[in-house]
Amino acid sequence: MRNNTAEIVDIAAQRASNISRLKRFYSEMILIRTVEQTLLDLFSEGLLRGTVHTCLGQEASAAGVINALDKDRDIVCSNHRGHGHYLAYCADVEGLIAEVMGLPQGVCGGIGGSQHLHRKNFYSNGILGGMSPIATGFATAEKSKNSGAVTVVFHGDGAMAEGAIYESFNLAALWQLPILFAVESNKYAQSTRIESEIAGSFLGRAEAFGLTAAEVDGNDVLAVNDAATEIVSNIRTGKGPAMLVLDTYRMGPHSKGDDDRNPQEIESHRDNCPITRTRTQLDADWCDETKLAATAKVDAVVNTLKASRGRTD
Ligand SMILES: Cc1ncc(C[n+]2csc(CCOP(=O)(O)OP(=O)(O)O)c2C)c(N)n1
Ligand SMILES: [Mg+2]
Repeated sequence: MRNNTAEIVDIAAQRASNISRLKRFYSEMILIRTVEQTLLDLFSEGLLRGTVHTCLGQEASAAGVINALDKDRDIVCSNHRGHGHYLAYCADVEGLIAEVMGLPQGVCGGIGGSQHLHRKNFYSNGILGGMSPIATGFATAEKSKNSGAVTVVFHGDGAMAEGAIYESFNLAALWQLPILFAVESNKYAQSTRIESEIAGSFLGRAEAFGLTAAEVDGNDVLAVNDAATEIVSNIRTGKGPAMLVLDTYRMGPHSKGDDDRNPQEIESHRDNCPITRTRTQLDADWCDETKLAATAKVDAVVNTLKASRGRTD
């Protein structure tokens, strides 16, 4: 009887903890989505410099993986689709939007733009696979300093066809570096389907190099966070480099207006989007309020930035 009671108390505590994590992740994911949709609107208004690659539909990778890190010391290396990673890392809405608008208030003074973001231990670069050797270098430095820091580098499935990534796997495994290769497999490289770009499997590649590897439903934010937390903890305690494959789907265009996928295919993924899925596990009114708060926050930032344009251009 006592055992049963203890079990029930454990289950209730676990549920409460999951709800609190889901709320935190939902808040972050809805903020990311609101910013991404706003950037697409700003692009249509002609207010952005260059293009944008949004992570609509992939918000769970950012929230789940980056919340498994120690943001005070760990390093995040991101790619061309990096706004969500950036916001999950530091929630700097103004610095990001201003950066993509090419304004001096941007986190890199408006010079780096969408694909070259840097703040504290966050770095991004639009060269496919290009961050992999850099991340491997960071991990080498952190290992030699004995800092206990873990480096995570995000790549898409298409980038997994780039050679630089395999040189990185080799050194990471050879030197047992504290690095996590996070593969956001959204099944497309621009308009090329994964079957036409990738031979073999990602897990098979990890195994060939001796990397620990796992694959999760990348739209299940708790599953992503659980897997990333366990892997990061293993890496931090010296168990060597790892790969985490996140199965997901891009709900928006590759960049802007360049989506030639079958609209029915995109529709078939709508209910599986991480935000929709998380919402079904939470109170709908709370979700609506959280979404309104995110919209108000982003609108206020955009209004301020628009008003500043005349003065700063
Ligand atoms: C070395 C290099 N080649 C080509 C490109 C142009 N390019 C930008 S994104 C992209 C597709 C990337 O696909 P994937 O890695 O799956 O990431 P996703 O866009 O799906 O997030 C390509 C070909 C590039 N940025 N860098
Ligand atoms: Mg892809």
